[in-house]
This record gives sequence, C-alpha cells and structure tokens, in this order.
Amino acid sequence: MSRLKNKWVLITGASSGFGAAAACAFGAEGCKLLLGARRQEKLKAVATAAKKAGALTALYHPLDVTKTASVESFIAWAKEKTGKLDVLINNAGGAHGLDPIATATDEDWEATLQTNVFGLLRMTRAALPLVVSNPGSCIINIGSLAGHTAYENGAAYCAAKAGERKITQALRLEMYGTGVRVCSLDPGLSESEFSVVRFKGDQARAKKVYEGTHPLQPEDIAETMVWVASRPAHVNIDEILIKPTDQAAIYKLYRRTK
Ligand code: NDP
Ligand code: 8X3
Repeated sequence: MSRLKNKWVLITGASSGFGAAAACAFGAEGCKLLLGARRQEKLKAVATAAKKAGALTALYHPLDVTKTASVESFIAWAKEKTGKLDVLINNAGGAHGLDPIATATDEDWEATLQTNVFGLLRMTRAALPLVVSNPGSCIINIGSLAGHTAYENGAAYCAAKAGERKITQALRLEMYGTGVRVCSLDPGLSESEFSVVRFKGDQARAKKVYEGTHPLQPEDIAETMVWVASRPAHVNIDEILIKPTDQAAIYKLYRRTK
C-alpha cells in the first residue's frame, strides 16, 4: 500500500501545470486533496480528474497568494476540512515578463515577487500550524533552475527563485527537531502555462520556447513530488535540481532541426 494513502495534501497553484499534475499524481496514491488557485472552473476540472485518478476526496477553494486575507481565508477553509496536513506543496507562482532591468516594469517585478516570494512566505506562515504538530509531514516548495543561475532579462524571476531557495533553507532550520521535512524542488525548462503567462497570453511566442527540444512535462515534476513526499519520515530530501536531458545548462538547450 502507498505510504501516502489517506494523507491530506494541500497544493497551491493547482489549476494548471505542475499543480494540476500533482493533484492527479497524489490522487493516484489515494490521498485527500485541498486545491487552491484563482481560476475556479479550472480547479473544478482538476478536482474531477484527481478523483478519477483515485483521490479519496478532492476539494477546492479560491486562493490568491498575493493577498494575505485570501491566504488566511483559504487556510480557515482548510482547517474546517482537516486538523492536520501531511503534505504542503507551495507551487503557485511564475514569471511575468522577460525584459532587461533597463526597461522592465514595476508591475511585472511586483507580480513576480508577490507570488513567488511573499506568496510562499504567507502560505507557509498560515499553513504551519497544520503541519508542525504532525512529525513526518512534508513541505515541498517549488523553486527553479533560475534560482541557481541568473540569466539576462530574468532578473526579478531569478531573484524570486533564489529567494525561494533561501526561504526553504531557513524553514528547514526553523523546523529543526519538529520532524517536519522541507524540500526545494527546482525544475528547469518545463512545458506548462508558464511561458504563456510570462508573455502575457502570446501563445506563438510561448510555443517557440519549447521548439525542437524535449522539455520536462508537468507529470515529471508531479512524479518527483510524490517520490519526495513518500520517503520514510526520517528521510529529508533537501533539494532537487531537475532538468530536461536536452538542457545541459540554462541556455545550452539542444534543439533538433527538421
Ligand atoms: P502554470 O502557469 O501552468 O501554473 C501556475 C499556477 O500558479 C497556476 O495554477 C496558477 O493558477 C497559480 N498562480 C499564479 N498566480 C497565483 C496567485 N496569485 N495565487 C494563487 N495561485 C496562483 O506554470 P507551472 O506549472 O510551470 O508553474 C508552477 C510553479 O513552477 C511556479 O512556481 C513556477 O515558477 C515554477 N517553475 C516552472 C518552470 C517551468 O519551466 N514551467 C520551471 C521551474 C519552476 P491561477 O492562475 O488559476 O491562480
Ligand atoms: C522556469 C525555468 O529557465 O525559464 O522556472 O527560468 S526558466
């Protein structure tokens, strides 16, 4: 039987990409799911798919991690469903824009930092009471290759994901002695709605990012989350950097020509 059967798993950013794939992957392990994001129609479809995959329950609720009141009301809702969380996946985030510092906008910087840094801090603060009383529980924060390596035109996003790594490392120290496990899962190039959001709905530009190469898929990341969370309670996976085989380094990306 899966070690994760019957476990409560909270996933932020569950309406698409990694979060949606995670809902199905943890569902297939027989978990009970609490799903959050802003787009409710998408969440509803993800909850249905997760139940079909085997989730014992898949509940969803509006969540905007950029707003403290929204995070607090989401956690109040979660507390009505369960007294404890076994897995917390802080996944909500993304990049806004791909511009040099000289021309980037406050709006894009603020959206990037609000979601990936402040959103992560807010969610963690609010959810911790449901986690700390539960030794063996596991917090997985989604970082990025961008938190390891800077690239031009990505200053705010690279800073945000470097921030995520430092927040995760600090949290690991703060959880010392509690039995709570903490991991930063840091993917490289992955095909999701990430680039569509980064390029503000420009589908053609987003598609070009993945042209001729074989990026990671959300299911690859979801499978890794399940592996991290299902290690025995005495095993903490501190950090994983996972890249496509085609991505030897941030811009050393192998592309097949026709
Ligand atoms: P997607 O754009 O497909 O998913 C992003 C998710 O985050 C959506 O469910 C979105 O939901 C949610 N989200 C965004 N803003 C907010 C908000 N303010 N409040 C609540 N939820 C929010 O991209 P990915 O699945 O690729 O991204 C997931 C995470 O992985 C992000 O943190 C991203 O930075 C990171 N990442 C992505 C990589 C990639 O190449 N794709 C590589 C490395 C890391 P909604 O819009 O409905 O609120
Ligand atoms: C997303 C990966 O390389 O586009 O976090 O920054 S990258």
